[in-house]
Amino acid sequence: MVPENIDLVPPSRSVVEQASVPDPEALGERAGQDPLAFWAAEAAELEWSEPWEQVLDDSAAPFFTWFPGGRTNIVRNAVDRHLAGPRKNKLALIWVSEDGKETRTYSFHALNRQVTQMANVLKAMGVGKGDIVTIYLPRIPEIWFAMLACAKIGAVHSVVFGGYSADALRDRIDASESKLVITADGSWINGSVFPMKDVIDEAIRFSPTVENLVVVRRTGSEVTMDPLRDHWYGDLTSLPIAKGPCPTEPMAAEDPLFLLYTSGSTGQPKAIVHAHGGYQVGTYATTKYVFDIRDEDRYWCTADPGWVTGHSYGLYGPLLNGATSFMFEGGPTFPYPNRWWSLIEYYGISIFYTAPTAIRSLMRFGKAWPNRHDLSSLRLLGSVGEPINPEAWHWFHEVIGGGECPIMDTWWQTETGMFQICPQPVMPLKPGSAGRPFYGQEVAVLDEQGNEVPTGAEGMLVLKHPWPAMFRGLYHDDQRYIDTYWSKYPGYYLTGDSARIDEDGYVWIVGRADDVIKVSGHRIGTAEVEAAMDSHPDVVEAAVVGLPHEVKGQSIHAYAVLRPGANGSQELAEAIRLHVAQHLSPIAKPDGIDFVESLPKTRSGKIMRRVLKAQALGEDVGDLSTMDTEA
Ligand code: 6R9
Repeated sequence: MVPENIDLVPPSRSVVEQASVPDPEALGERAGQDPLAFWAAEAAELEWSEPWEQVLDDSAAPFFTWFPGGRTNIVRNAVDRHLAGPRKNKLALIWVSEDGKETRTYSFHALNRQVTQMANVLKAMGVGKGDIVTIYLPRIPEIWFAMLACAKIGAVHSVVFGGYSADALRDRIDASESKLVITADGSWINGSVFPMKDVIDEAIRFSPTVENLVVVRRTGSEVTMDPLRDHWYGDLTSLPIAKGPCPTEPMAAEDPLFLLYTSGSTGQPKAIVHAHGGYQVGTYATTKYVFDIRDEDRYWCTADPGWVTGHSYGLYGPLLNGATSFMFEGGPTFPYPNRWWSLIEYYGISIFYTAPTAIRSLMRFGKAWPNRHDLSSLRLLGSVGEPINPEAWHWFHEVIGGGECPIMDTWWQTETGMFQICPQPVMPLKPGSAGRPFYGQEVAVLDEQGNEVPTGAEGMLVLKHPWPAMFRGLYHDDQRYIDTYWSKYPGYYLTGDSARIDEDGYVWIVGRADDVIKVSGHRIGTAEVEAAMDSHPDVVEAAVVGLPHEVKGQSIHAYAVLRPGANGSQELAEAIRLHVAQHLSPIAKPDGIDFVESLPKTRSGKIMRRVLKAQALGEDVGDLSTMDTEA
C-alpha cells in the first residue's frame, strides 16, 4: 500500500556529515546513463588474474554473461587480497556460541589458514573444479570455511539451511549429485540439540552419489559414524593432507560459484546458479554503497548462511569489503528477549542487518529490553526478506537506532544475488518503502498485458536491465529459467512480486503475486508443503495458502481432503503438522488445517488457491469462470 500522508524521514546530521557518497542522485544519474561503465569501474576495484574482454555479453539473452574472458576467484578478493595489506591482522569474524560461553575470533590471516586447511581436505577427498559439495551446517565458523574452501578450489557449494528435514535435504543432495557432504554432529537450538547427523544419515542412506561425509564436532552428542563413509573433520585436519598451502584456483568469470535451492510457485525447489565474476562485483558494490561499510565497522547480518542473505550479505559482501563480521549461533530471544541487544552492546556492532519478522517479534516484548542496553555503537540498520510495516520501521528506527540510524530496506531475491531496490544512506526515507532501484537498474510495474500502470497503481514488478550478480540460470533447467522469469514480459525480468511506484519513484512492495509464501522471511512454495502433506497416509489431497500474520508477515494455512474413513480430529491435524515439520521443515508447518470435502479447481485440474485465500479472508472470490463446478 502507498499510505496517504507518508512521513519522509530525512537523514540525520551525522549520516550526512560522514557520507561516503554525499550525492547518490548524481552517481545514480551517471550510472543510469552508462550502467556498463559503472559496473566496469566497480569490477576494477577487485583483482582479476586476466582482464575481461567485455563487461556484458547479452547476445544470447536471457542467458547473459558478465565479464567474459576475465579470470578471477571470489576468494582471491574476499580473503587473499586482504592478506597483503594492513587488514591481514584485522578481525574478519567474531563468533559467539548460543550459550555465550565460547567466543572464536579469526583475523583475515587466520581465516585464510582455516579455509586453506579445509580446501586441502576437500581436495584430498577428490573434490575438484565444478564438483558440487552440499553443506548442511549450523551457524558456526566452519560453514564459512566450507563455503570459502569450495570456492577457493573451484568447487560449487550448495548450502542447505540447517533447519531442513531429511526429505528436503535428500531432494537437494540428489538433484545436485553431490559426492561429498559437510555436516555437524548436531546444532544448538534454544538450549537443545537438533540431531543434524541423524537427519543427514536418513537423507543419504540410499544416496547414489554421496561417497564421503565430513562431520564437524559441535554439540558432542553421540552419533553413529559409518566407518567407510563418515570422517570427523577434527581427525582429518591433523593429517598431513590438511597441511601446507593451497592455491586459489583462477576461475573464468562465468564459472559457477554456488547453487542455492529456493522455492518457486510450482513443483520442486529450483537450484539457482551464481557465478564467480559478476556475483563478486555486485555484492561488493552494493555492500559498499548501501551499508557504507568501512574498516572500523563491526557488521552483523543475522541471516543464516543457509539463505541467500547469509551468502551475499553475511559472507561475501562484507569480506569483499574487508569488513569485520559478527556471527551468533543462537536466536534473538534465548534465554531472554534482550539477547541480540546485549550482543550489540558488548561487541559494539555498528551495522545491523535483520528481518522485519524478527523486529516485530522483539517489539512485542516491549522497549524495556533494548532500553537496558547501550546501543549507541549502531550507525546503520538494514531490513530484508519481506515488506517492513511502518510501525515496525519506526520502532526499529527509534528504539534500536535512537532515531539516528538510517534503515536500508533492501529488496532483492535469491535470483538477483544482490540488492535491486534499496535506499542509500543519505536518502530521505519513506517507512515501508524499499526506496529506489540500485545504480544502473530501472524497474517498472506492469499490468497483465504488459503496459506500465499509472503512478501509484499496483501491478507486476519487473526489472528492466541485467545486473552483474544475476543468477545464471536454474541448474540443468534452461527451459524453466526462460519460462519462469523471461517469458511473460519479453525483455524484462519477472520478479514474481506485486508492487507500486509512487510519484517520487519510491517502490512499495506489496508481496508475492505467485504461489510463494514468505513465512518469517523464509521463502516457502505452496507446492512443497502440499507435497509433504500429501505424503501423510490419511491425506488424499492438500492445498495451502498464505494468510497475513502480525509477526510472521504471512502464515501457512492448509486445507486437506482426507481418505475415506479418516477422522478429521484435532489430533490428526496436529499429526499432519508434525509430519510436515519432519518431512520438510518446522518452518513450513501450517498454522491451521481445515478438513474439506473437496478443493476448488479449474477445469484443467489446478487448485484455485486464490479462491481458498479469499474465502479465508472473507473477501470476494472474484472471477470463477474457469472453475470446475462439478468438483
Ligand atoms: C533476499 C530474500 C525473495 C522475496 C521477494 C520479496 C521478498 C525480500 C524484501 C521483500 C519487501 C523487502 N522480499 N526483500 N519484500 N521488501 N525489502 O529475501 O530472498 O528468499 O529469494 O525471497 O522476498 O517477495 O520476491 P528470497
